[in-house]
Amino acid sequence: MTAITEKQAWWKESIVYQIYPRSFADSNGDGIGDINGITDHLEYLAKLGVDVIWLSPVYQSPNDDNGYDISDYQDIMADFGTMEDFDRMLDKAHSLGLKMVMDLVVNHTSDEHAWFVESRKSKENPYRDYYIWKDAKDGKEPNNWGASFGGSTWEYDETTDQYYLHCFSKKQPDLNWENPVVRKEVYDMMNWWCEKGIDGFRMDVISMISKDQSYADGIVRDGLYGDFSPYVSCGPRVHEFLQEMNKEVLSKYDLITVGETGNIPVSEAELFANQDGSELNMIFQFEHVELVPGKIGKWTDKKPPLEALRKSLTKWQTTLEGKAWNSLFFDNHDQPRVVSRFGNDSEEYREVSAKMLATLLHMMKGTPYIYQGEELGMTNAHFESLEDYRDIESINAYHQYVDNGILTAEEMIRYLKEISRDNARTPMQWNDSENAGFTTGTPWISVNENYKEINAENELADPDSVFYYYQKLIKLRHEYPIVVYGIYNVLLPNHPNIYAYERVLGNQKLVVACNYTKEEVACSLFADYDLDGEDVVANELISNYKDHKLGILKPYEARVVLYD
Ligand code: TEU
Ligand code: CA
Repeated sequence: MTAITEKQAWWKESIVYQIYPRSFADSNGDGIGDINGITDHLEYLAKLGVDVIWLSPVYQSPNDDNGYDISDYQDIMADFGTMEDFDRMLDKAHSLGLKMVMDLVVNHTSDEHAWFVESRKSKENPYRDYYIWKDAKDGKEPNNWGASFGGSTWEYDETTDQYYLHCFSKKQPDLNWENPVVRKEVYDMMNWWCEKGIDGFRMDVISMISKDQSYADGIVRDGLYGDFSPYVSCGPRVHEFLQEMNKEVLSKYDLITVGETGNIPVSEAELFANQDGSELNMIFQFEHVELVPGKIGKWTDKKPPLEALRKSLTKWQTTLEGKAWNSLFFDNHDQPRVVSRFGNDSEEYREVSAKMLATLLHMMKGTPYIYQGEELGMTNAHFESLEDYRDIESINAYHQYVDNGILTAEEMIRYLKEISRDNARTPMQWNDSENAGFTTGTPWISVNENYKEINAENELADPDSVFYYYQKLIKLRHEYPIVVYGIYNVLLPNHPNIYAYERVLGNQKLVVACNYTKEEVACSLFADYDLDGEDVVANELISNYKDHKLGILKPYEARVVLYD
């Protein structure tokens, strides 16, 4: 007898692990992570217990944005290896019971993609309408939009005296999804990968593929450029396009699909990840990692307050209940490290706060995503000098704001240390040998200097490590249907220090309490259980402390108790 009333699915019951190939493991000493490096470490992921791997792009790319600028969707980047290496990795993953999700980057290509090379040749070229070309307006760019990686979204091309649109860098021209031929090319390519045996797609900025055809000016917020979001994020035809993609590709295979959809309201998520399955399984929304508005854009060094975090996560948990499926994440290759950002990465509290944040996230309803190194409690790199940064977003933003006198250099470095995407992109820390065992050569980006202490080898030898804590959280999700399917209710909704919630399934109740601070906090949630443990039919499933203090949560303490 099960109390589960909603539709069950393997992708609801799975835990996903994201690999950023460039920074995971280098097998040939050139300083760049690669596919054979991943293949060598698949047993590690099987041991952690995850079900699915999401691979950031491994396609051919000139690497303007580390592979998110693709020049051939059906070939592998030389830095990463060959298609044979890929096939070997996929086979081994499958033999270990691991599924493989590909990153699908189809809002834009690289300017070195054959389609764009043709497109820019002439207005009559058959590939011209694969991209978005416009005439100058009043002798200037077609509108005032600012690109995500600095400058205008429009790049002038002399050959044909027109501008092309690029929402990201100028080496990432946006594809023209209004053109049915482009859509067919994309679906054909996706089908090709599905036939190869991959298990799903993570869809890069998929909410941006349909543009409002007015191309009107945006509101200027940074004193320089207009905001394109209202015209690009969830454009008029985005759901039509995804339903078409679903019909042409997704519905034909048993896949896991997750769309990256920044900046969208819950009502849109209900469409993207609807229960009928006509679009995607789930989406990544970013509200909970964008709680503190920067002085400009995302640039801030402030810690997200508990109240805002609870309000945001609770909103997504409760509003989507019964309507759509949530994804759960704190970290990815674009975000700083969770323990540094939301927790406390000091020697004293790093492990305990990393475990607390893991508990907070992994006991919620949705499919959890772990970003490489998160399971070790890896921290921000906190690079002090611009020379250490490699990320196009960080470097361009520095120049855009510092060179124009909008932020001081000192201020911008302070923000980069807390928020730069490179904090997530330092090499995976495997052991305490030189370069953390990531490479025998010179790494493309510096290794975090704390690798001697924080590394996989140390943690695998320590039963109390962050690694084994994640392993246990993963096991709990696999063993207890309430962790997957229980309904979420927030508890102590106004508590200044504790984030608590329950999950309810039939007669079962799971109570989760997390102390978000480094102070001891009074908490009566488990008093009945602690006082008369034998009478109360309950058991503690996990905690980051071995012993508890009656009526108290210790610094960053997390506890999960199941009442049957
Ligand atoms: O990111 C989408 C995106 O909007 C980013 O600008 C994100 O908000 C930002 O990185 C946060 O600082 C996706 C990919 O995840 C990212 O790595 C790519 O650079 C980007 O698309 C372009 O493909
Ligand atoms: Ca390599």
